[in-house]
Amino acid sequence: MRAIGVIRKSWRERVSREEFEELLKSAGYEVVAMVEQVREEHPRYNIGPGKLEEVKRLVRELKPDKVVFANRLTPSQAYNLWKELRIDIIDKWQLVLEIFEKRAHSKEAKLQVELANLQYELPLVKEAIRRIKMGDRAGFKGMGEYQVHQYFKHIRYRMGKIREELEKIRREREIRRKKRTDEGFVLVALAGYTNAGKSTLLNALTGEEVEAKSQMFTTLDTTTRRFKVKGKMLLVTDTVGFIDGLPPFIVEAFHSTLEEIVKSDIIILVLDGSESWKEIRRKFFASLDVLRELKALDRPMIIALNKVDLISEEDAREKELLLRELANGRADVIGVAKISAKLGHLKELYDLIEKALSKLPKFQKFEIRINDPSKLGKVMAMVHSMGELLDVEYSEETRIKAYIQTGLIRELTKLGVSVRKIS
Ligand SMILES: Nc1nc2c(ncn2[C@@H]2O[C@H](COP(=O)(O)OP(=O)(O)OP(=O)(O)O)[C@@H](O)[C@H]2O)c(=O)[nH]1
Ligand SMILES: [Mg+2]
Repeated sequence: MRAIGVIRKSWRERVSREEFEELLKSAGYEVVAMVEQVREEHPRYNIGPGKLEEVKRLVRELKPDKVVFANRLTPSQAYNLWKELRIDIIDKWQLVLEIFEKRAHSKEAKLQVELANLQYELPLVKEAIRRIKMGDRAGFKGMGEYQVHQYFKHIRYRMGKIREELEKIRREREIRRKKRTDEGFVLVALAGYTNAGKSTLLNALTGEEVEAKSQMFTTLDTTTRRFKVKGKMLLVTDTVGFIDGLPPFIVEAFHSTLEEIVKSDIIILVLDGSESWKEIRRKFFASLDVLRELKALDRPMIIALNKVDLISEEDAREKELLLRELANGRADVIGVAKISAKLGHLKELYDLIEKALSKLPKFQKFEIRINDPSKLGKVMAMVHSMGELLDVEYSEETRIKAYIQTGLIRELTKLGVSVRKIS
């Protein structure tokens, strides 16, 4: 597919040309021309009418398949542009959705992408209907009045259906998650900008082999695996990456996937430390925006400054300090860990996870009493994997003092031992 890219920059909008090019590449476009303009948004065409003439000429000469805008287009702008250029026009968000479409493997991911697409199209079709009512004969993407109306009905119907199906999948996921928390597992979610190295980190922590690639939005599905920190069993979840200004309609469509982050106990925010400070800062804020929207800023967060194998120690240290300063007061940050997920250098991260665990209300001090010595081995194993042993007193009745996750209490009670909270 061949595309002409259009970027309009103004002081109001954060548009990165590199990122736009990266997105175009990830979606599989060959960029035949890139048009840039610095000006405030033109209400009718987004770009100015003069620039539009230039784009029109390029479309005639280069005959691309699409014109892709780096800016968000209003339905009415998209319609006006289509009328002028008579060629497929998409904006940054549709571009992101095209990439999602290519990467969606699971049924859930496919449904989520379809829902986001329909949600995006709905206002466009509404706009076309409004114009037709006003006597505009241009139609919409080659459809006449009747077809546009039918299409509108189809979108509404399909959206309802998909929401139902997603709700079913969400409930199943909820049951699975509940089981895991009941078992006493602490959930750690990996969050962060696309391509920061989240999947690589999951692999490094768990010995898994989730796909990790140097491209945007490799991961759309959610993977949850076990791993151990100082003998404690935890669960880590890797999911879809963020991007600047992730629009609410995508967040809504991917709600059940992103819910893994919302339901976690600890968040590891992964940042690509090999980028310039300016980029790290931009992506840090973009990630915080999404986490805020998800209402997930209230729990312990660890910042993982990843890919430090690509930079000098001095550079890494400086970025760590800057990040600490930046994060101060914005989230409950436990600390900044300099890591290389690729090389498996995770020591600082393990230390911070341990620190975060001790802050969790789930870990409380309990005394466990065992009368039946045959149960001792099993109880000890459970305490070791789900808690922290403090003290053991052996007599005819063994008394164990330990920090354990509240979820473990039920399991222990089931075994027939007595558990009592102590301070
Ligand atoms: N040098 C270096 N490269 C890394 C490191 N961690 C990840 N990478 C590379 O960065 C690229 C992106 O890694 P992923 O793990 O796919 O990133 P992600 O955050 O899961 O990306 P999405 O799934 O697209 O959101 C890959 O090419 C990795 O090999 C690291 O510590 N050092
Ligand atoms: Mg990934």
